[in-house]
Amino acid sequence: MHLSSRPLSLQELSPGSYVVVVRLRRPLDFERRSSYAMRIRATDLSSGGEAPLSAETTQFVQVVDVQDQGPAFLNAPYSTTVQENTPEVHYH
Ligand SMILES: [Ca+2]
Repeated sequence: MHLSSRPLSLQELSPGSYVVVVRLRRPLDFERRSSYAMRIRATDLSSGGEAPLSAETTQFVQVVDVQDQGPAFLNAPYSTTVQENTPEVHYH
């Protein structure tokens, strides 16, 4: 079984059964793009002189987020008001 260095290649599992191999040019980044949709068409080249038979499908890919960003305070700075003489309160 030969693995091509091209972005898309086929591996034949058994006669008539194939796996599409997609190679990434760079690592996926959930923060830049979280999903992909690929249209895949299979065409039968052995139909002789007649119009080749084909089928199409769509492969959706969801990128799973990994925590690779540092913590951030959103919408900072914050403000609040506290009345003077407020009893001591502990927040956890
Ligand atoms: Ca992330």
